[in-house]
Amino acid sequence: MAQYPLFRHPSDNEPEESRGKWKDGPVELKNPHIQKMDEDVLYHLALSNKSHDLKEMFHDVKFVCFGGSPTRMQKFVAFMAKELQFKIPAGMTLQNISHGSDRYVLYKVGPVLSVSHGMGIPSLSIVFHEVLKLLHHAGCTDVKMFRLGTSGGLALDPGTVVISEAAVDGLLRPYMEIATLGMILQHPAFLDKELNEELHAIADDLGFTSVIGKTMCTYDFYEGQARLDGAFCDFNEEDKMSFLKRIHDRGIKNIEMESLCFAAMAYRARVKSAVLCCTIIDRLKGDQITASHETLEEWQERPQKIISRYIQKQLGMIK
Ligand code: R2B
Ligand code: URA
Repeated sequence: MAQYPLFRHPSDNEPEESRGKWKDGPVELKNPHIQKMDEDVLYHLALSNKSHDLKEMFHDVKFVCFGGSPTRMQKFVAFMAKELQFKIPAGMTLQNISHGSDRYVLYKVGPVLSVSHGMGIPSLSIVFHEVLKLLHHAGCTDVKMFRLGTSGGLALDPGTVVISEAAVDGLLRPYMEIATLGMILQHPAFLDKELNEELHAIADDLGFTSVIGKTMCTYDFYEGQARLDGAFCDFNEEDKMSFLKRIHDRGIKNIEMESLCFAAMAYRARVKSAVLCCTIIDRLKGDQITASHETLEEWQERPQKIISRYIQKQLGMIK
């Protein structure tokens, strides 16, 4: 079998006790090449630091909220506009700032950015690079990032919000692996404990059932998540259940497709972040998502409401 050199990213060598040291302050890019470039084109966002005044447009951003679906993130920004009491003049709507590209949507209301990331790590990774660069070019400081998503739960009632304590891959490893110049680099995916606890308390106040636990992030929705209902399947019900029970015994609360990349990239940039996903199925009971559209909508709003309350608190609008 071919062997590829495997390297841990240097940040993994930090002692355990300093891992929680996410940095407030300016969003820094750990890439010396960017400074030397005359222009930085954020291709998938249809923005550039030459053609747009990114400082003017984005300098006040403090909270970046990501979610998979463009429509959900459009609804989220409209919801945030209400929650932050932003008056949108009659006949006007919030505009998708990235309308020049149809890959992702990007909306802004006050200090909040609402961004879609599509499905899976490759899609999230692209937009995350570009959003970090945007925040850097805009001179943003003290930024926090959130992923508000859906997931399959393990032994949890659907509708439960899982706040990820850590993200692991399909082999339970807490690293995102990137094949870089013929080597596999492993980027650790740590999340901030304090922020998670604050969010958990808010979920309680709002009356939502929520848990803090590990999230498994897979590269596939079907076989990668031990589903029997894909177009292909090489295992049986017993194999599936023994895998799901095994990972549940190892502390996995839910399964989705972006948390590992989200946590790894945010940690690499030392930007505080959290991943909140509602569960929309109990995977110990089945594979197919059968909840009604209305029910799914209501469940998906729960992480949004938690973050909205968090933002309002941070802005001093409520205690
Ligand atoms: C949750 O839901 C999507 C798959 O249906 C995927 O983006 C994820 O992480
Ligand atoms: N998203 C996933 O990735 N898996 C599920 O089971 C549900 C939503």
